Amino acid sequence: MPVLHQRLFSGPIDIVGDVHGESDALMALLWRLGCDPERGVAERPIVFVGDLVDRGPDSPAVVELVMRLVDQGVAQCVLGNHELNILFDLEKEGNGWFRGDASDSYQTEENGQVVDHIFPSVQATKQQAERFRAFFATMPLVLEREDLRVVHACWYEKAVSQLPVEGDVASLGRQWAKDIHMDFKRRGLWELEKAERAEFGDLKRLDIPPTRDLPAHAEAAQDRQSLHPIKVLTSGREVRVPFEEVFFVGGKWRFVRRFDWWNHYEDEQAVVVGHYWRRRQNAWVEGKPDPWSTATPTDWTGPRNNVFCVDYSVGRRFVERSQGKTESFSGGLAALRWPERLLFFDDADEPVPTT
Ligand SMILES: [Mn+2]
Repeated sequence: MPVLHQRLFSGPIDIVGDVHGESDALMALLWRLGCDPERGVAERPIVFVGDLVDRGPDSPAVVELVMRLVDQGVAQCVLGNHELNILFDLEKEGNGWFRGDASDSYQTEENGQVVDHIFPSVQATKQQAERFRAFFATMPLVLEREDLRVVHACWYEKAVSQLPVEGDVASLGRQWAKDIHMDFKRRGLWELEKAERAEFGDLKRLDIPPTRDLPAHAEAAQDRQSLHPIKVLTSGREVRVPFEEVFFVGGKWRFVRRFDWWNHYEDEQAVVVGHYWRRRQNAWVEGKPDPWSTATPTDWTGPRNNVFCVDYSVGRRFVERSQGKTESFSGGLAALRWPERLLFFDDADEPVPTT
């Protein structure tokens, strides 16, 4: 059985942010870090924060590469929410490459018209899909050592302590989801949510925004996420937003937003996460609230200034490509060099110090 809470490599390491299927960016970054991805050797061990895959051009190439580095003992990788979706067999926008769905697409609104954009992504073969799923099932949820913790989205002591030492993430996750569902039934929340759903459908149409608050739907969305230990670790805790602030992202109208757990993190060990689509320089992500707001884009954060998000939104390149951009992208693939606390980017010659 996979060990869910594993020991992080000792000594100096490089921690790589969410790759989201951006295989060229990963190759470029690894070379800059002194890792030869072809021979599978690295100057220092590489730690991936998860979300290897998504809407980028070649998720299969990224997984093949990381699998090889992990096999060779030069890399570790924690599970991200995109890998988790695949373990849960969820059909999500951006994982058509795994399911063999070449019509997988996202919507934008242009001059009042909803436009569909197909993801031109390399598809996994059946044989690859099986191997990838088996690999994702071996990934730990958290990596830890004396001075440092690595988790995809959120370090929350309660969620970490609820993890068994060993376990199958997919079946554990389904069991927790069932328990939460039974709790909703006991609380009467399920009936109320069902009634709201009957009235408002699945909230997946950008051009059909909700016309009133849906309190049961919002409370259920919050608790389904925040009471589920695996979801908390891989995609963070969530809290309800006032109705005036509901927003459309990832193909759905959202009634909850991400909770800024890092502003409440008081432990001594530093934590490095990905997941939060942090902005690089002045790269504004339109229509999407940016919870990871620090004074400068290279800041550590939290009361002890020891939490760092290394996701610099390389995952946004699919949007920029569909707008005709081929270089000078707003986001980048980053790596945090520890203990030096230097930040390397796939497309920058020199590392920058963090602050
Ligand atoms: Mn993520």
